[in-house]
Parts: sequence; C-alpha cells; structure tokens
Amino acid sequence: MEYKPNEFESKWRSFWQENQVYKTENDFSRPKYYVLDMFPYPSGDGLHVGHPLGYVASDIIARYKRLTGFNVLHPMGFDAFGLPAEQYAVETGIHPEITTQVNSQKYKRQLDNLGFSFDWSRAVKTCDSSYYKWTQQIFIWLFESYYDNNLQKAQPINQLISIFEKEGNSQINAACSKVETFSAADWAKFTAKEREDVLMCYRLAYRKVGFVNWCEALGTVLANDEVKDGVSERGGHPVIKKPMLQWMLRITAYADRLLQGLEEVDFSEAIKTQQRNWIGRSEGARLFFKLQNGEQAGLEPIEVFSTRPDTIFGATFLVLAPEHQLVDKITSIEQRETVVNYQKQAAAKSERERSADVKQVSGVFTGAYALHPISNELVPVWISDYVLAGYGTGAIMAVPSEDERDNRFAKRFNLPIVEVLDKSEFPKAELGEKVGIYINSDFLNGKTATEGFDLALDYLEEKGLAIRKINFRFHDANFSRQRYWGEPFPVIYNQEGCIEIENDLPVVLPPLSDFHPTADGKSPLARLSDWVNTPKGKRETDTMPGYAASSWYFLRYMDSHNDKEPFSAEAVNYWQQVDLYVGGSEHAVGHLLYSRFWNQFLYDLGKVPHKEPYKKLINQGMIQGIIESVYLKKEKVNGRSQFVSADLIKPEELDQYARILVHIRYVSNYGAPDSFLDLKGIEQFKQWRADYADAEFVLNGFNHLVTHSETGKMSKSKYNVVNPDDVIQEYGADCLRMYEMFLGPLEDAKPWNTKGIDGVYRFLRKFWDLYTQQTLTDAAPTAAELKILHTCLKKVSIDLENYSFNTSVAAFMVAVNQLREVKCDKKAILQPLLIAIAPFAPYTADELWALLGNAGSIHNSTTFPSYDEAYLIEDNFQCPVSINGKLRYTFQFPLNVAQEL
Ligand code: ANZ
Repeated sequence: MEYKPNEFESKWRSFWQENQVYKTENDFSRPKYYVLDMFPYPSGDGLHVGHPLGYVASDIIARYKRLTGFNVLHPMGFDAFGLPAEQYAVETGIHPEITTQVNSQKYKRQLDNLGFSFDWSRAVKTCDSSYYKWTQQIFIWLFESYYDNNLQKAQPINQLISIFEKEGNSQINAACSKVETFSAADWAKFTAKEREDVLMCYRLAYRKVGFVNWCEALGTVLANDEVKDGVSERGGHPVIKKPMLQWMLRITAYADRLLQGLEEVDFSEAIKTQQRNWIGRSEGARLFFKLQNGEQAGLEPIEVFSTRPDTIFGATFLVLAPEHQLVDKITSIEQRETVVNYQKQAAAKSERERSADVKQVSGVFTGAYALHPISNELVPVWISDYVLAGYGTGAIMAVPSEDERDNRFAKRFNLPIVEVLDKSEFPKAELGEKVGIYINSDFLNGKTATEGFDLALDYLEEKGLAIRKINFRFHDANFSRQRYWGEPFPVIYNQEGCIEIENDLPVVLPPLSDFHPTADGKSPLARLSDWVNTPKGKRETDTMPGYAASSWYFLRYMDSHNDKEPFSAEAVNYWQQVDLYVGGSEHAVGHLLYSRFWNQFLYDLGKVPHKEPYKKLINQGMIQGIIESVYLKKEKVNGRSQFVSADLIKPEELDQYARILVHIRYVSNYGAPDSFLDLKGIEQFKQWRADYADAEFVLNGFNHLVTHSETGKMSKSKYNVVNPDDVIQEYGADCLRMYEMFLGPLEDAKPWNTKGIDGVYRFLRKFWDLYTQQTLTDAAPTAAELKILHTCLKKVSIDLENYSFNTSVAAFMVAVNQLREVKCDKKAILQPLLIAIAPFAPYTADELWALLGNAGSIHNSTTFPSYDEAYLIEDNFQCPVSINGKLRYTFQFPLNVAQEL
C-alpha cells in the first residue's frame, strides 16, 4: 500500500469535524493548557507557506498537551476590521463585510487543510456585532475610569467626582493631562461642559486635540507604529502632523506596570528590549530657568527636562521646540521674521526626520535670555527642530560639552562650551560619557561623575529649582480612525457638547455604500445623517482602530458565546493566562503592548485574575523565498534583447546588465545559487514575458541559463510565493507540516527550499511502509527495538517541552531508519511511535491508527507514551584501539560482564 495522503486526508478532516474531535469544553475538573496563535487578518491573497509556520508549531503543542492529559484551549478567529478591506471597498465598491466573509472562508478552508486542531466552535470574528459589542463595553469601562497613582490602579471616575465635590483636585495624584487646579467651590460652579472637560483630563479613554499622523492619501490618522520613515506602512504615502480632536487611551498611566510586567513573562529579550525602548523610561528632572525680565512681563519660567541635572553648570543656552507656546511671547521684534520662517520650515518635517541624528543642526535665536538658576548668568534662548514639542517639556538646557547635538549646535552658532567633567583619566571617553571628576561646577567640583546626579538633584530640589521627574518617550495611544470599517463608538454628543454614553450595546455599524473618506477627513459615517442625528444628540462618527478588537480577543475565546458579558469569571478563572502565544515579531510594540495594557486594566477592574495575559511568547521566524532573476544586457545586441547565463558574466561586466525577476516555477531543484532555466524553462519564460519572445539567450555549456538567486521576502511582487494548497496537493499536509518544522529552529528566518521537502516526503513514505509493507506482530520487542523507541520518545518529549521542533522531526527520522535496519514489525513498538508522531502528522497517524485496528481518532482516544530510562542504558561499550596513532580496531564489550574476565 503506497503512501497517498490525498486519499485519506479529507476523510479524516470530515471525521474530525463530524465527531467534534477538537471541541474544548470548559471542564473545570481537568488541568488546562491555553495555546494561542495571533489571529490573522483575512486578506484577499490567502495564506502562503510562510503563514502556517507558527500555526503548525502551536498545533503540535496543542495536540501534544491533549495527549498528555490537559484540557487544551486552541482557538482561532479573524481580526476582520481594518484598513485593507476598506481600501479595497473604496477601490471596488464591494462592501468590506462581503470581502471579509469570503476571505475568512478561504482562510478557514486553507487552515483546515493543514490539519489544525482548532476548536472552531469558539471562533471569533471581530466585525461581528456579537463580538464588538464587548469591545464597545470595554471602551465604556475605560471611559468611566481614571488611574490613581497612589494605588497604582484604575478606579471609577465617580469616585473622582465625589472627591472634586468635597475638595477639588489639589490633592489628587492621578494620571492626567494638563489640568488647572480648582476647589470644591469651583467645581460646584462649573457648567456641565466644564466638568466634562476636566474629567476628560483624567479618563482612561478621553478626547483631546492632538497632533496626529495625518495621511492624506489614505484619508486617515495613523498610529505611530503604522508610520515608518515618515510614510504610511501601508502603501508608503506621505504622513504629516495635523491637529485634530481624537479619542485617546491613557496607556502612559500604565507605563511602569508595563515595564515591570516584562520581568514576569517569558518573552524573548529582543521583544522585551523593543517594548522597553518604545516605552522609553528616563529618570531625570524638570529644571526651571527664569526669563530675563520675565516676572515684569508675567512670564512663567522656562521648564526643561534633563536626564543630566549634574551638568547644570555646563548649560550655556536653552533650546525650545519651534512649536513651544512660549516662543511667540518671548521672541524679540528683530528676530520675529526669522523665527516665524523657521517655525514654518520645522512644521513641514516629520518627528522622525527631526529626531534623526542629522549632522547639520539648524536653529534660530529668539532674541530672549534666561537666567542660569545658580550662577544667574544670562543664557540665550534659541529654537531648533531637534527639540521635539511632544517630549518632556519641549524645552532643553543645552550642555554642549556633554551632549553631542548641543555640541554641534554650539559649534555651528558660536555659543560657549564649558567643560564640566575632567576626563583626563579617561582618554578614550566619548562626548557625553559620564566619567571623570567635576570641574567648573561649584559645589560638585572634585566629586566623581557617578555621584553627580543625586548630589545635583538634591541641591536643586532643596532650592526649589528642580523637581525629580520620570519621563516616558511613548505617548497615549490614538484611538480614533476616520474610517468606516471599525467599531462605532457608543458615544453621543448632546446639545451642550457633553458626552452621553450609549449603554444599549451593540451600537451597530450601519450599512453604507460609499466608503470614501470625506474631504475634511471625517469618517464616511458622517454622511449618514439619519444615523448621526439621534434624539439625544449627534453620534461620534470616528470608529475604533484595528488594535481595539485584538487587545482582548484571547479572553473572548474562553467563553465566546456569552451574551451577558465579555467572558464569565468562571471561564477566566479556569483558563487564566495564555500558556503559549505564538506569532510574528512585527507585533512587538503594537498589539503586544496594547493587549498587555487592556489586560492590566481589566485586572484592575477585577475581571481577570492575572496582570499579564501571556505567560510565554514565541515569535516564529519568517519563511523566506528564493528570488530568481535573469541577466538582461542593457544595450540590445544587433537589435535584439539578450539574456546571458550568469556564469558567463565577468564580475567587472555586471553593470552592463539589468536583472529581471523570473516568475515561472521551472527553476531547478538545486536551490540557490545554482538555479537555472533549461530549454523548457526558457520557453516558459518567453511565454510569460511575450515582450522577450524573440530575445537571444546565451546559454552555458550545459544548455542552461544560470539565474541569479538570492534569499529574501516571500511576496507576490517577487514571484516567489508558494501556496500551501499546491504543496498539500503534491505532498500532503502532514509532509508540509513536518517539513516546515524540519527547516530549522522555530524562531529563525529560513528560506523555503523544494529540495528539502522531498526528503521529508521520503521519510514519511518510509514511516508509512513500516506499518503497511509488513504484517505487524504481537511478539515481544527486543531490547534493541525498545531502545530505539524510547530514545526517540525521550528526545521528542524533552524537545517539545522546549519548543524545539526541528530536532524532534530529526529524532523520528533516526528512529525510523533504525527500526527499518532491525526490521521491526512489533506492534508494541510501532503503536507508541505512531502516537508520538500524531501531533506532527495528524492525518497519517489517524489513517494508520485505523489500519492497526483501532476505533475512533488517535487524537482523543489515547495518551502520549512516556519513555522509560531503563531501556536507554547502553549495554555495549565500544573500545577503540589505535596502533601508531591510527585507529585500527574497535572491540565491543558487553557492559554487564563480570569484573574478572
Ligand atoms: C541636559 C543634558 C546634558 C542632556 C547631557 C543630555 C545629556 P532621554 O534619555 O531620551 O529621556 N531632551 C529633553 N527633552 C527633549 C526634547 N523635547 N527634544 C529633544 N531632546 C530633549 O533624553 C533626555 C535628554 O534629551 C535630556 O537631558 C535633554 O538633554 C534632551 F550631557 O539635558 B539633556
């Protein structure tokens, strides 16, 4: 009987579905294990072979854990709201609902073909109102909460209101936007709108005018992580800063907890570092510099943020961000025009361009002076775009002897440089390195650099010249999209402009036929005046961003049909944290940070039992493609295009050639860098590129056109996408699964290579033959057979506990070869081996399980065989004998012989 996976895979798929083999019950009596994949956005292109890599790994773990007695939650769903479906709708007029529906079905079919053991009965689709109803609910909870810094916890906003009523806000220590101090009497006099405005400064979901990343081409505001190098990540369109009233989430309130939480989770150091850098915690101080004649003019001192208060005596000038609100007030008449021109220039640059380490610093003098807080000397006040308005206080004290950019600035504009550290003992020290002994620094003189920070701050604080301050580089998260395809806000603005929350959820996204954003940047929903205007007032027309739904979906799977609440306490107390989360590292600072924040918030509300949602995270590496191209001579030869075999081109001639990507699949199996087109391949190429039908092909001695091969991203534009459906058609899903695992460590990037898959296929055939090409017996196994089996079982169980999949596959290969050598035909060996391979090759396992005479599915009717060390003991010792340094003989001695021979 031959190994023909196509003949049995679909049969088992139906069996699994009909018998609900992977259905997970909330069976609270059993130990649980939760293994989660990052759910996909169902795009029109479907899956390519890179996508299943993580899914295969998590599926193996899910199946393995089931076989070892756990009640496993292994769900899947669709992250279905978002820009691409909407962009598609704008272009084609096809409603995102339809596109999303069609695409999710395609994804589901592809995922099912791969043999994943998802419990589809728990699937979530984020654009279903039965799901987003609860996303809206969590938004309301955020809106109705503030963050108490003393308790380090979210609290109900009503509690804050009662404090305001009793004593105003002067004693409040909460995470807030800039807010005036007021008394209980003031509060009593405030209008409803004024109260609303005050509360907005505290709410965890709040509205404010902010500078947002505005992308004209997409007609929307983008989150910081959707902007790469000043252009939109999707489509590469220019992005500028624009002031707009936006919904925001006060994620910065949780900055410290998001940092602390990293200590208790098992994420890679790379991801932790990315999150830490994104949060960007800096310990420093706010220092106050009075303006010359500032008091007479009624001007507040300039507040700067510095992480180096110890360098205060080297501060020879101040620099404000061009947008700083003091600039207009302090600029002298003579400097006004220069300053205004410079402000215009700066506004045109993106934040990234401004903070890039440009060699050429720029800036202009405002004409104003401040007083050094200790020496009282005059220090000039400049503006420059290297100081960002949105960070710290938007103003700095410049210390050119210790800071690289200040140094360049001082040199360019001839400003004084005062050394504050004698670094003669450290000749290799770089500018800014905190080493040496203080000089020119009054009370710090003679002290060492390590003591400076605290000494300087204690002194300055005592004199009222500074306040200790921890700054975070990240901002509150924008939570508004001017787009249609997202969750509507449950928010109505009444006559007074105050917010009325709609508690009757869901607020359903109304149908629409024209998806274009409006010219003024409003969401397409603004066109639906019947929907917008309600008896209570006008609805919010922005929708929630893509990360809203994905910030809590892992909780919904625990109890996905609950229509009373997002998830029940029993469910979440049973399933607890996600034990293993597998997904791409591209979500390092977006989704992973937002969902950690939502989970921390839900923890504060007492709705989840753990602060951190994910115990362990693995980021699978990318599967890369081989990018193949052929060399085309730039100049035509005798009027004809000419392609030349790569091995005939001298390196110095390379610039005479252009490279054309090759699309056809007829590339040899030899892999990079020896790929070539033979005559058949060239014919295919000509058919594909009819414009080169009469081109000349200069082939090498083997009649080959050697191509240029390199490893790179698998993408449509590189013509190197491999579709899993095709691979399954040819080799079967089990082969694809095992091959993907065999490629290398899960976390590594690795190229897809057709040669390798043949090897795995041969292995599966040999494995199959063990069960089908001989009659299996009930005879007792030999010690040698037991050793082969238990060596394999040990390796696989230990490797799986360590998520090492490639080495497990290798262990099966070794075992199969050895069992063939000893001609093993014992059920007592082959049956446990079959169970062990079941998580990897689920279809083959079930087919052989039935052939062995078992009923039902292997996946829910047996347990993973445990290994026994007793069978692993070496019973022979191999003794090498060398003569004159050369190995001549190896003697074998039984290890159980008596001492006296
Ligand atoms: C004086 C000084 C001396 C500084 C020195 C640095 C080195 P991080 O670690 O990123 O928080 N800074 C403060 N606000 C800024 C803004 N809005 N735009 C650009 N730069 C700003 O860096 C904090 C340091 O970056 C601060 O400490 C300030 O320069 C600068 F030897 O103050 B420092």
